[in-house]
Amino acid sequence: MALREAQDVSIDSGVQQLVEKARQERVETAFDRAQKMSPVCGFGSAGVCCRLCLEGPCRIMPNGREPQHGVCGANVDTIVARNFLATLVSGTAPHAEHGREVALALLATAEGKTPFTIKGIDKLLHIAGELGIDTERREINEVAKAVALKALEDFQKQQGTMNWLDIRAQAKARQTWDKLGLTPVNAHLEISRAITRGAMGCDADPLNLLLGAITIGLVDGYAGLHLSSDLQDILFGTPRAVKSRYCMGVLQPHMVNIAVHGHVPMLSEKVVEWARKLNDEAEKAGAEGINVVGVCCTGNELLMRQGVPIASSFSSQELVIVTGAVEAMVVDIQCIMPGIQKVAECYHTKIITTMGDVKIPGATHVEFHPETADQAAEKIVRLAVQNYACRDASRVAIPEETVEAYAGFSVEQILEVLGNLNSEEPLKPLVDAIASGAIRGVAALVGCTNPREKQDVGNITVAKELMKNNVLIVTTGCAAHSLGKHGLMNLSGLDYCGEELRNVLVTLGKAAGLPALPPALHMGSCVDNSRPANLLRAIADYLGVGIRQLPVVGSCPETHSPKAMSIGTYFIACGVDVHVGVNPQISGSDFVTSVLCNDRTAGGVTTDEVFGGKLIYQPDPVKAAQELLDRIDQKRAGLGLPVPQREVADCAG
Ligand code: NFS
Ligand code: SF4
Repeated sequence: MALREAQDVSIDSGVQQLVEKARQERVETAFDRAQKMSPVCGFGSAGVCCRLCLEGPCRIMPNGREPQHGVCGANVDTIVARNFLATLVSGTAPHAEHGREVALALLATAEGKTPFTIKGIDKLLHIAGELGIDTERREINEVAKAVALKALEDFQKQQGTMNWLDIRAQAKARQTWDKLGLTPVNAHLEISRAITRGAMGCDADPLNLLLGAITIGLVDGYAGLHLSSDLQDILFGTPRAVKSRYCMGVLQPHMVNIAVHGHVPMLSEKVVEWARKLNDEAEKAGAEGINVVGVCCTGNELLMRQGVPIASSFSSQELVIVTGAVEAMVVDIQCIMPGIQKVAECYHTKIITTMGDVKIPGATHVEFHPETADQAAEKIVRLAVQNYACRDASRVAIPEETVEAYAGFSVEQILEVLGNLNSEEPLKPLVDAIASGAIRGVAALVGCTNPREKQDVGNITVAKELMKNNVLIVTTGCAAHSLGKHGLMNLSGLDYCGEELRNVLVTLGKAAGLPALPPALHMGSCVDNSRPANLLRAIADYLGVGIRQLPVVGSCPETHSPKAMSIGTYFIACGVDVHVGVNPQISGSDFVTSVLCNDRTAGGVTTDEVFGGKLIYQPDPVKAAQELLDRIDQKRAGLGLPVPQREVADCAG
């Protein structure tokens, strides 16, 4: 089979160069493997196969042909709904684990058992106040311990509601969840319930299963996103605006390069610290120093707080190694392709796994625990420095291009900028701009890149189409990498904005002492989707309306991850439409499609009616942007706001 040309794999020229290098060197990457996987299985794509029990596997034929039921009698709606719920569980569980790990790290830190110190004291006191914890005349560590224990209750309590939902959910949105009995009690309990009800011979009612999926989305939202971001801000500080660089060119030809990859900032923060401490060692080894670069969401965490440059998003993670210039790729959890080890074996790169639950055969394992963070990080950095001697200079080729980008737009940072315009009511300038139509709406460009897709096309096309129509973009995850690499997170991106949005960004930027703000505001990693959620809640509360009424949307054009689906479900439950550009594998059931996507082919109730948000599946990014604009305009009209004219759509590149 002929492989896709490099320029059909990505629109990032550095990625294209490295795809060619990999092929010349006979190294296979995800882009090639994705092609070998074509054509994809029609049953799996439609979500109609079931392997829940040993009577199966069973699969339902399309167009009413036999068989129409599994051996147990489950019909297509039950099978598709169960599969959807299972997808969400496999997205939510890792996020909840992320939250729990950070809570345990905060607890151990508060008890003086780790080398970390609490950097976000203001945030700690603020959250303690929200949780009803007494902060008067108490030591910081005592307060931190009380907050950590409250967080751990969200994995233990048997009654009531998750604490983080209590403090973060909008009351208006919550009313609907409470009324329907969907509000989660604790994360582990709900994950366990969802697995149980989705098991063979349990819940067979597709609507009931989909309501269960909403609860799992809420678990992701509060135990995964909000809890993780809040506690990480307490431990490592709340991000503030920083300037950094994107693209493979951030790797340095004469330095020891360490790529940190994964999700939880505990390990990577320490790697950055030890890289600074051991810089001399690298010089002794003949290098010019140590260069730490980020990959995926760990990259986002480090970029937001430390300004660490970003080499790659998910789909091109193996190509970082193909540069031949990486001494170590250090990984923790999630989104780590097993394929990196095989690629590393073709070069001198060491893959270093750090978590007991995430190992790769052939990789070096250096176990990480918060208590021994310094020892682990020192060992990892020393391994990388030692490995510099093994580098083969003749195989090094780093693409040159890098792109400057701003990041670090926490809600606190955004409010500080707005406060320069109106210190009494910081939200007023933003809300006024939305009301007048100068900002038509807000869109969160989030989620992944996917090796099946041409990298970055979906993410930047949706973003540009929306910017042109004066939609303010906030971004997280690997989507932010796409936007960063293609100039939408620096001031050159202003060229893509409609005039009115551009004026707003200039006004806001001047208030912050800059020529302008970039058109896409980078709010962090995937768990940091809590930040746009907090911004929406603040705007809705300020206006006295429900989040579901706001002219806001979410878009995940190049998704691959169940995590993106569970985050998306959380936003749908809050009343926000979520676009995915990759097949969500539900098309086998008209009923499930109708409930989630509001297409009403099968009649009945929909998430749109009940919660105010729906799933939009649209692979064409230009059409997707139009559908998102339709929704923004519809919600503007609902609030009695003017609906501005549209710019004509471009074709997708
Ligand atoms: Ni989130 Fe997508 Fe992974 Fe981060 Fe990237 S692939 S769902 S963005 S790294 S989690
Ligand atoms: Fe088949 Fe039912 Fe078992 Fe699924 S649960 S594999 S549909 S018998």
